[in-house]
Amino acid sequence: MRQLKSLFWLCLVVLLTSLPASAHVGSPDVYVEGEAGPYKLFVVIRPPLVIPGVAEIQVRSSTPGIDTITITPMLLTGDASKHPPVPDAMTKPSSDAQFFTGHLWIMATGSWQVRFTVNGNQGQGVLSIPVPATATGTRKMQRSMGLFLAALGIILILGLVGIIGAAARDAQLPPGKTAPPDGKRRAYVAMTVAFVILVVAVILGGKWWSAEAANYASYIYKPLQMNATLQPGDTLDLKMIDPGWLKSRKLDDFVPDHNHIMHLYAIRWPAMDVVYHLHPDQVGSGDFQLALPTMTAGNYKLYADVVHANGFPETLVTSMAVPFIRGRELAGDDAEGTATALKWDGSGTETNTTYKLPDGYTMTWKRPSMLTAKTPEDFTFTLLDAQGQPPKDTALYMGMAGHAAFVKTDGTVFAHIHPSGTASMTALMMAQAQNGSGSANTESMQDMPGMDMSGSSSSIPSTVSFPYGFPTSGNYRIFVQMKHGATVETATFDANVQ
Ligand SMILES: [Cu+2]
Repeated sequence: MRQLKSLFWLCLVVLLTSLPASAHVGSPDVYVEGEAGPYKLFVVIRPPLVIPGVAEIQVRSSTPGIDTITITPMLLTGDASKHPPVPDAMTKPSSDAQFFTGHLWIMATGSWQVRFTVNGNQGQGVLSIPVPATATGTRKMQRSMGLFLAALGIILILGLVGIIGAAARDAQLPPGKTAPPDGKRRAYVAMTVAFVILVVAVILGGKWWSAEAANYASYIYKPLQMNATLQPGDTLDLKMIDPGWLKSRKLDDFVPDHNHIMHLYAIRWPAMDVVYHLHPDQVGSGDFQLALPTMTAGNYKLYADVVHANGFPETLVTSMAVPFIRGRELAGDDAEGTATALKWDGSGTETNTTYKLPDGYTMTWKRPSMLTAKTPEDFTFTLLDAQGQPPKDTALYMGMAGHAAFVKTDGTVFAHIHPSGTASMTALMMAQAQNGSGSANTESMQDMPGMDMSGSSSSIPSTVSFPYGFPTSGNYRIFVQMKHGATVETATFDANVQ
């Protein structure tokens, strides 16, 4: 019986376990580098695949002297964010004094944050990191497992029918006597009734299960969709469509994230040899438009990043055939990059560490000898001028030292990353504002409201580092953008991930 019980739970777990995917596209894990007071932390949060579910958390501190770290999950906005639950302590799983792990229950779908409170020899520090939590799917039961469980269920029903028959026939019989004919008849009637009742119970149970499954399915994250059309005057029109998910989701509550309501990456597909980073304007509820710049013809995949008022980010994906467009000049924060077409036969760029930019500048990637999926890594890039020197006019691009897009060549992963990591900048600021102390990577926090957005300063480093981990193995193209003077440089690197 106990084995059957554990089998039942096993089966439930298998049914409820789901497939990964989320904000960004196909890259649900959160990688953030930030400062909890004096302590510099690299945080990895792997949100649960189902809700309620357990988020796995890792912290590596580059500052020694930490005694304890506690973690608290709470909503990012609203009243619930003002009443945090009792914090949990992180543990040190190894002798490594600067590495901590922990886990937290996330109880509802939505825009969450995890607050890290650090105590050590330099006092206390706090860092809050936004975590968009969604149930992302259900996994079908394996056929063999289903057949096995069905067979066990049939044995269970037949066994119970047999027990009931024996009880009706023999229960009142003295030991050693055989059952009289009316006893046998009684047994057949009891067995028939029991069988019918059990079959009805199985049918009703199946209905209940389907109803629960349908209910759960309505919570499974369905990203906003969009339709792209080319309007007269070479205007790109993006119309959002809500496929139905949470009723609270709106199409008119977007907030700016590093200067813009929408960040649009248009990547020529499948060669991935032309990329535009553009910023359409909101012209109506769920409607965005942009006068296109001069564009090379081709099929483009469009990835549009937006953030809702509660800090929940979404990436909308569509594709569009674009004819050659003689449009406007690139202006403002819009940027374009070109590269060689994707090629993975050893003659392409799959192992390049230095990328030659059109104006003679170069960008170099401190490429690790091996890249593996799910491994937290600092992706570090350096911009040098035509003389091989750090540019004197390195500038902030949309408030940050750099922007990167990690795109899997099969289109299943798209992640727009900043020096602070994968979190939406706006959501990160919302979380930090509630702390009173602590801040994420300062070089990435320049676009705080009221800060200087002119973006030119001699103190801007020409090296930028992005904390990230590839979600799956395979081939990726990385587009890295940095700015000097008025020029936005777009470099391209390829990565084979084990
Ligand atoms: Cu960006």
